[in-house]
Amino acid sequence: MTGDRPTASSAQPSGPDVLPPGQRRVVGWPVSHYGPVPRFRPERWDLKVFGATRRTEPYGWTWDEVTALARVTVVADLHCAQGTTSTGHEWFGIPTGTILRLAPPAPDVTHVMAWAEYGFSANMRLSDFTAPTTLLATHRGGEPLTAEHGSPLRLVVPHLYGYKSVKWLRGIEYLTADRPGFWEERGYHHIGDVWTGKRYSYEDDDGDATLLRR
Ligand SMILES: Nc1nc2c(c(=O)[nH]1)N[C@H]1C(S)=C(S)[C@@H](COP(=O)(O)O)O[C@H]1N2
Ligand SMILES: [Mo]
Repeated sequence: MTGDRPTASSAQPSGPDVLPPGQRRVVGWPVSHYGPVPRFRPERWDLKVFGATRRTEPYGWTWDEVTALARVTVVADLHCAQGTTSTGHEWFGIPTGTILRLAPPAPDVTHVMAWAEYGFSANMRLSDFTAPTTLLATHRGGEPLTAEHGSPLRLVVPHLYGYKSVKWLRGIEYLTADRPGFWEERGYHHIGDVWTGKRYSYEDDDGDATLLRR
């Protein structure tokens, strides 16, 4: 995972040239998100970890504190659930293991909700958040992230559809039960694993996922 050589992500079982079902390769790196692009104000920015933390108080870090954390490189593709895949992104950022170590979750935490500016959110299993290729990226291709790609900090979860790779990340909420995020409330699959190809909740064998019903 660390180092200057591209590493095959665990999310790519058949090698780096194989795309998940239903995906087509796109040239370059298109921008895709809902809503406006937030402006980064370093002095007002923080990253919070809250919810079911092992200690009761939440954790928070300033931008300077976040950039002081050790970072790694992960090379991976980005699969939008609309069917486009941009390939070969060299992400540089903080491994989620660091977050777990600095802000330990309570023993009964099963899921996390990643929170962005303007209230965008995405839920995922704790195991997807802690996967070895999941990271909080500050750079891509050796350059700081641009505003439209999630500057200053974005989550990257290569083995899940792009709607889980939350741009403009501001918070991690530990959950003791699953809860739908922004796109999951609108019918997108609560797990979003690209290799199973399930993009929508109705594709589950048991019909509509009960946990997404409110
Ligand atoms: N905050 C936020 N993050 C987001 C989104 C969004 O609407 N808001 N869209 C997601 C979706 S659907 C995709 S496919 C990826 C696209 O990332 P990119 O624009 O860097 O290619 O961002 C994800 N992260
Ligand atoms: Mo997407």
